[in-house]
Amino acid sequence: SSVACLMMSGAAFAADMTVGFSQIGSESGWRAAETTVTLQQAKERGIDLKFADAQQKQENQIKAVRGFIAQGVDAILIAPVVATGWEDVLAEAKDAEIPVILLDRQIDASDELYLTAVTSDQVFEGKVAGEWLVKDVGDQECKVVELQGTTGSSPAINRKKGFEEAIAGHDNITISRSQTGDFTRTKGKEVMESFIKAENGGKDICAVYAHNDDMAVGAIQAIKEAGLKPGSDIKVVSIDAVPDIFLAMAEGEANATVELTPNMAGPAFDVLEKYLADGTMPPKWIQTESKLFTQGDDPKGVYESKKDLGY
Ligand code: GYE
Repeated sequence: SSVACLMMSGAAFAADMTVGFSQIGSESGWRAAETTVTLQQAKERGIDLKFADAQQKQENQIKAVRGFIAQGVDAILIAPVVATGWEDVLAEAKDAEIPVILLDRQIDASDELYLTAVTSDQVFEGKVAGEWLVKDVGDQECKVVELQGTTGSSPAINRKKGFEEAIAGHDNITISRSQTGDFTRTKGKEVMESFIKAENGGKDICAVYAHNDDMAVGAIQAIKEAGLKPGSDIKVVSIDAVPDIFLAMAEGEANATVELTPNMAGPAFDVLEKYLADGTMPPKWIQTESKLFTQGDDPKGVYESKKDLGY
């Protein structure tokens, strides 16, 4: 097997390693950074990375994974666009003894079908965003509109759940409208425009909760075009911590974000190298950190420190 063979080649194995990466696409600034960081990480480690962009389609991902299996790669990374429908192709990888690591999104399938998943706790992210809002509004009535991520994706499902958990029991806070913006700026803006129309020109909206910063940036644009002030007339809370949201926070146009590292590949390659060297089994979930940033956290400085990190 490839495991035994790599065990014999010892420390030099990383240089001989070929890894296939099925990436979702480039819907967000965070996603683009993850791609950049993954390519950098592979290069630094001497890993030959085969990159496949699925253009948001699961069927393209499944094709890419089958291609990687046919090529006999040593391992496969998948950022799974949606949570369901992975059993067959993962069973094929398992039969071929090719370890699979999930990056940034979880799936609804037996964890025996993959080696590990490197992701944030997405329910927790939603909770952090919701708890920030609960604190910020106090007893005030607050109608929230929600921009969901890609339908059927684990971050959309879980970030919604966590936020709802945080506001549960606070009857002054209600989600009045909720729709997908597919994690993109364009759709985030479009959907926010329709929310504004439906909510008295935006005057009835107290806050927008976006499942990622890109949709929040689109929403900020829509709020401005409606003649309202994002960050004050309508509060803006989102997730990812991409550089642009810190620029918006510095301008007072966004209120809070929850940081998600674009470096999922580093921890993935670390455990993969160990697994291929001597069979060391990683935990089934490698959880990345989730940290809240608000306007008081030197957004200009954070922007400066992030802007060259591959975003
Ligand atoms: O938050 C969003 C991206 O899967 C957790 O996907 C990731 C999400 C991220 O497009 O910006």
